Amino acid sequence: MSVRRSYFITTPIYYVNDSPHIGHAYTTLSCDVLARFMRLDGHDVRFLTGTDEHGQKVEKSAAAAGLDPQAFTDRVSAEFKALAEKLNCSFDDFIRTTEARHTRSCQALWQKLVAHGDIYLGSYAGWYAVRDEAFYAESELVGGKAPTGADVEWVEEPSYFFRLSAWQDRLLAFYDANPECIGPRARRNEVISFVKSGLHDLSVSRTSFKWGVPVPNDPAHIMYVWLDALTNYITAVGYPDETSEMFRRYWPADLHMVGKDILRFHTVYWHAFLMAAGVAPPTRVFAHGWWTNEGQKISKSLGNVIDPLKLVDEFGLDPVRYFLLREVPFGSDGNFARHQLIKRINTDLANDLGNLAQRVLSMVAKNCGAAVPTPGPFSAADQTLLGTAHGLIDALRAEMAQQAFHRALELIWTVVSDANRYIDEQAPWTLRKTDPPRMATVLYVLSDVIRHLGILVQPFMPGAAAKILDQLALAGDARGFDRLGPNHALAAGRALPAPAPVFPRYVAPEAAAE
Ligand code: ME8
Repeated sequence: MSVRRSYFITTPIYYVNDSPHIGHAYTTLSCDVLARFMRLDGHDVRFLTGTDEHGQKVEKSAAAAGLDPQAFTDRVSAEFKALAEKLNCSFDDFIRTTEARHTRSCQALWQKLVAHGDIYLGSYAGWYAVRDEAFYAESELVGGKAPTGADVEWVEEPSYFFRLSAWQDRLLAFYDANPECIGPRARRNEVISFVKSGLHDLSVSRTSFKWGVPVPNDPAHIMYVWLDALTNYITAVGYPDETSEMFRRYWPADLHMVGKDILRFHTVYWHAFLMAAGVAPPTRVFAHGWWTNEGQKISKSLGNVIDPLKLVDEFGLDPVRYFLLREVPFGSDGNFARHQLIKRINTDLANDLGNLAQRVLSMVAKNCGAAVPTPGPFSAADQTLLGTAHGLIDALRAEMAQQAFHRALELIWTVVSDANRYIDEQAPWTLRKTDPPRMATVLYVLSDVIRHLGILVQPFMPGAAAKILDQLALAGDARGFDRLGPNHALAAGRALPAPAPVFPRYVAPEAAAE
């Protein structure tokens, strides 16, 4: 029996201070696409998401809502879970930092850091931004605010510190020995220069509020929310039981997906905490960019927050999934524009892929007795088209390993274009009268190309892909990437169900009413 390689992928855990928006949906979706891709490619995948429920920011939001923090976090955490479900995200575990398993894990990690001599008691005097849950040096402030624009407050209190300053060389050596540990490359360089510029010890406990994990043996201190939050990734695979089957199988994580705003926490603090505790750092951390809305920064105060659920209700889930991962080179910032979403739905989905499937499958239904046609010998053009479809998976693997979702989709769509060009050149509607056996061959080739396209778009658009594959009467166990290529080509003569369009055009409600 072959051993399946494990693949552990995580989203950030989201603060429950506010309802989820398009940014959260984006990160979780990108992880879902990778999780599905790796599962279809035969890996033993574990996909983790969840909520970050402690700290001052959440405590304040609960107070503002007139609720105790636990009742508040229960409510908002459920919204995040419901969003991930509505987006058809195939997560295996949803972690909440208020769970008992997590308190145990954080306290165990803390004790490891103490045992290693990396934690000492001191006092903190400096700036803190509740919105970022981050400490800032005087020199970092811009016009009296955090560099992120968040308000800062002066904090002076007893605090435990983590000896981060002692980790500079070991961090740099780790980045050096693991060139793929941070992506994209430009962000990796930013992290390295930040570490090279010198690290200060990090305050890792607070005494001025209560909503968090108590420090072992000194419960007047609450652990700094980022130490608590980052630990979620190991809690979820069973930490502190490092010898457990789960931990050994899935740790280190293959990929922490994060937004660019929190890369430093995930590549400097997290790696130092883990190394100090004798735990391996994650294999890779990838930082994607930020979305703006019609050119403007998305913010509650500007009133331009995009609700992903409304978008899904209006445009359908798979088109939204496709758009978010196709529109913007993954890793760069991107702008959300409705007209672009509509354009992609009508062009890439309805015209290009949708029409291809619809044209081919309806011709098969009408002219081939509603069964997979029987091909004759393949011409050079047939072989070229089939060859590009067969070759796609290797190219996609390379792109997905770099989190280049947009490139992966572009590659799939070059085959969609090739197939559309081929159908126009071969003109099976003419062959119907002049050379029916050749028509059968052309429709066979196209059907098998559509089989490849359907299998390969599954990670991006699971619902639409299933509809396409159902129309080819492909069994559930014949949809994995191991079925790609000529060895599992469609069996001629298999009866097919009646075709139905998969990607309707978007028609604006006012135009539809006319
Ligand atoms: O930072 N565009 O949680 P958070 C793209 N709890 N992505 C966006 C976005 C935007 N406009 N806005 C938010 C936290 N995101 C911590 C994480 S992990 C141990 C703790 C996404 O609720 C992006 O992934 O503020 C960003 O990193 C994350 O939401 C921040 O979520």
